[in-house]
Amino acid sequence: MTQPTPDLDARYQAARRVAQEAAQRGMAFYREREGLVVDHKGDDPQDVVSIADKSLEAFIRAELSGEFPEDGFIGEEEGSCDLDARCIWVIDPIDGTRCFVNGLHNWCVSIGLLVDGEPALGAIADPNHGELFQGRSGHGAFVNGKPLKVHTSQDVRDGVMGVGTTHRPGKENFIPFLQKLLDAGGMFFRNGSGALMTAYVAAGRLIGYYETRIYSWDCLAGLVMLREAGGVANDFFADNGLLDGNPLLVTCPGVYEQVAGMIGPSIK
Ligand code: 2AM
Ligand code: CA
Repeated sequence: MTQPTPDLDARYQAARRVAQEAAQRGMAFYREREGLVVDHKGDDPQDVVSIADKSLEAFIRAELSGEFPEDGFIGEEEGSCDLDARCIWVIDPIDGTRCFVNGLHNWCVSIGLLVDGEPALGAIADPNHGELFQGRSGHGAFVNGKPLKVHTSQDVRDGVMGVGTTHRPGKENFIPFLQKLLDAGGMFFRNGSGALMTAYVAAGRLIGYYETRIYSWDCLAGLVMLREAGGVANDFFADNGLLDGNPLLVTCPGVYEQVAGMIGPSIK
């Protein structure tokens, strides 16, 4: 029996609503952050989590699964479920947790949706800057209603490049890349949120963004916006990137080859 076509209008609306509501709940935690207990995750000393991350992910999942009970989930804090569903939500309740717990305003809620394995739509809510980024495949991408368009740069000298790394395999590529970027007359920017830096490339604020290793919940929503805004990306989903993560390179079309050449074979 063929499955019914999923209602993507309803899911797009839900992604925006739930991202914004979760971001407002996040702000309540953020204002009281001195009282948060911060735990370390795994063996990366910079990878932290608090009750705010867990509470927001539980809220997002409850809202979305209440409206779309047939959908699957991939989330940073609670893992994966129902991955054989046609629609899979890919969510990061707080992207930029290190910033969040330290009172730096660079964090956001990121909600993306895969449909039949393809990134289809996403919403990124940044409550500190009052910005809602949204995108849907074939329907454009916007920030607070304004269309997103990537930078026109043809050379790294013409703009600023987002960068990021973590204490995971891949970080050994970071300093050599920075050296080449500086040698070519480029400049770097890091704000600690992969979702926001991907959205900033879509918005033309950054000419590109390179992260030595990142997870799908950090970038899937932003990747939809990037494509709609005319940007290009590496094959992030190769080799089970959806579940295991991968290096990420997103740029405006004019600098992709130049930047990929600075990174070398680790970017595919
Ligand atoms: P997070 O805040 O959700 O953890 C910053 O360089 C980016 O890397 C952020 O999007 C951050 O997401 C992510 N990040 C932080 N620690 C990480 C880790 N150990 N492995 C992979 N990504 C990580
Ligand atoms: Ca997170």
